[in-house]
Amino acid sequence: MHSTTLFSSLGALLLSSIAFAAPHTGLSGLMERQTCEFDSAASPECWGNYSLSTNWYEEAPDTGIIREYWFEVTNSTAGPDGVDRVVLSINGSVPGPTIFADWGDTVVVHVSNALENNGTSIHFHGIRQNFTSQEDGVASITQCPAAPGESITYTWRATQYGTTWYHSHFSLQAWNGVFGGIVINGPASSAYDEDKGVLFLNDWHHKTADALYVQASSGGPPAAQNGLINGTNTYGDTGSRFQTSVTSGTSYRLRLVNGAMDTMFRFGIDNHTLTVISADLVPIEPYTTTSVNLGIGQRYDVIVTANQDPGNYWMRAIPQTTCSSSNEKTLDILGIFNYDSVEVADGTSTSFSYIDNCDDEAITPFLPLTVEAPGSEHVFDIGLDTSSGLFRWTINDNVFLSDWGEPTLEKVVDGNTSFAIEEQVVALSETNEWVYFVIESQFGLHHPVHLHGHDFFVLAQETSATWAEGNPLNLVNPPRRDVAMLPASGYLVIAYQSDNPGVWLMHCHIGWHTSQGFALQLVERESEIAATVNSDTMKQTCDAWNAYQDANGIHQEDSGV
Ligand SMILES: *[C@@H]1O[C@H](CO)[C@@H](O)[C@H](O)[C@H]1NC(C)=O
Ligand SMILES: *[C@@H]1O[C@H](CO)[C@@H](O)[C@H](O)[C@H]1NC(C)=O
Ligand SMILES: *[C@@H]1O[C@H](CO)[C@@H](O)[C@H](O)[C@H]1NC(C)=O
Ligand SMILES: *[C@@H]1O[C@H](CO)[C@@H](O)[C@H](O)[C@H]1NC(C)=O
Ligand SMILES: *[C@@H]1O[C@H](CO)[C@@H](O)[C@H](O)[C@H]1NC(C)=O
Ligand SMILES: *[C@@H]1O[C@H](CO)[C@@H](O)[C@H](O)[C@H]1NC(C)=O
Ligand SMILES: *[C@@H]1O[C@H](CO)[C@@H](O)[C@H](O)[C@H]1NC(C)=O
Ligand SMILES: *[C@@H]1O[C@H](CO)[C@@H](O)[C@H](O)[C@H]1NC(C)=O
Ligand SMILES: [Cu+2]
Repeated sequence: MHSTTLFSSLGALLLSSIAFAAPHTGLSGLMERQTCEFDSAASPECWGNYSLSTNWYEEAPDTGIIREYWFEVTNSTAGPDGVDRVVLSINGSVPGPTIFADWGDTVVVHVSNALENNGTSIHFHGIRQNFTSQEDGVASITQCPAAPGESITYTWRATQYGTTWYHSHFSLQAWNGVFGGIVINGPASSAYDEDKGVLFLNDWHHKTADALYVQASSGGPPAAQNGLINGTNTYGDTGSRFQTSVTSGTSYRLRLVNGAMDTMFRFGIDNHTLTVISADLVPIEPYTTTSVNLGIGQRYDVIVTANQDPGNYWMRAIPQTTCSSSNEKTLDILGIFNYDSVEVADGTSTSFSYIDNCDDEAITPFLPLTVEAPGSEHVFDIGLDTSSGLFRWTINDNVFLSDWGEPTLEKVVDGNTSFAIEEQVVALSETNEWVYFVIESQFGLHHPVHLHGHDFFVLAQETSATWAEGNPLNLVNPPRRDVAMLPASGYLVIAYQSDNPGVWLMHCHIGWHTSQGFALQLVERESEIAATVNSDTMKQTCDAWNAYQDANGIHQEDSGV
């Protein structure tokens, strides 16, 4: 890349916008950057020889620029919707500060744990962590939790670009507010004028996730009292609606993220069309729609043009009934899409029409890739075990269990790899072989399945169907992403290449289900893993955690992830 100077100056502007907490609009530096948002051979000054057509699984720019952030995990009382409760968060805000970087930058995040009574870890969702498993931030898998008073630093390269999020991967902590957005600037598959940044959709309980866990595990998932749009909403006559102002004739990029505990959200803006340009961190062939359906953990980047009569229109986050423990009939999750030539007021618009369902969007990756025949194939049967009186999810009859005090990565480095059956380890020893996973469930619930360390290709996704060898698979440029729905009483077939040595979790992204054991882990190319790990920092974090755990009699009550 020869555009380092440009990257630096824009980087400085981006960082200063964060330091002063300025809204993510209007800065001349950001406006200037717009010319770099598109994929265009005509503007090599933006991305050098890299473009939308770059296969970033194989190569990515290296700008040499470092984006450094300091995060403090805090415990406070807050009322995002006007109703106070204990909220755990980064630096006291929900969502936490957004991480901004350019494609090819290196991101460094220093996390200090200012909580009294919880460990912590921060996972960068969907970030590939190429040969950097230790930076994946999963308690009991890639690190011990950082104990109260301790700090941990994560460093990773942004080899991908687009929209994602970070969240705690310790117990249920993410669902108490420990999450925020990640924006990695890069080319886009369709043009727009302004970037509005991330837009989080969350369900929201008035009690902490910890207080609700027993109920979730015995009586079923507790219904959410509310939902939030980018961290705010009304509840009765408290709180306030999220609002964003637009200028007629201008087009905007919104970076939608579903950060819910247990809700699939359909998102749309009344009377406006959305042009969808990426799914998770994968640019796609643009398509237009009146709404997009986001499973938990998924992202869609959409472009919306302010081309209606000036007014106030509702933005809607609508729980899809059979894959949400909250109910659209009782929730009122709205934001205001305001034309800046009129005064902000509640919308008067009527909803777009839609079919309530739990289906992933049909997407076509911009860069077409083809899946080859499997080097290995694994079949996982999902079940529910209630024998203990508590709900526990099983994979091939096993409930997942890993140990906060002795993460898998440490075991691998120590060569102590006679894994117990509950650790649900899938060992992948071949280099760059295609691995197929068939995940099937006889149970009538949908599950958003997330894999760490890889994007996967979605080869099949069928509701009310039984997997059989020989069933059709889509191998030619199938959807590619990091979360896909396992349909109720059906199956999901995914494929990826064993191109990333490390220990990687795969789990259901419903917060309750992860804690209730719906997880497995890959130990990928074990012999190459130790060389990627800094054992000193790993042991330091573990020593501090184990001392804290022993001194305080902390007992691990869930799956460990
Ligand atoms: C782009 O690639 C060409 C051919 O490989 C090379 O000569 C040129 O220096 C590269 N430009 C940049 C900006 O990296
Ligand atoms: C991933 O890391 C390996 C080992 O360092 C390196 O050879 C490869 O080029 C990297 N891939 C990307 C996309 O940077
Ligand atoms: C978060 O809080 C820490 C500690 O107060 C501060 O140093 C840091 O700048 C804050 N980070 C952001 C991104 O706001
Ligand atoms: C947060 O503060 C509350 C109220 O003081 C306390 O009960 C709780 O244990 C704290 N949580 C953590 C994780 O420190
Ligand atoms: C985390 O802190 C909450 C209180 O905020 C407590 O209820 C919960 O048990 C703690 N979890 C762990 C695993 O220590
Ligand atoms: C949502 O909040 C984040 C973090 O505060 C901010 O960066 C972003 O611009 C907001 N989104 C919109 C659409 O205003
Ligand atoms: C807005 O959308 C609603 C629902 O699709 C439709 O009934 C209404 O006519 C539209 N209004 C305008 C001004 O286009
Ligand atoms: C190996 O792992 C087992 C089970 O987790 C543990 O009991 C043992 O202490 C470990 N041994 C070494 C040498 O670390
Ligand atoms: Cu699930």
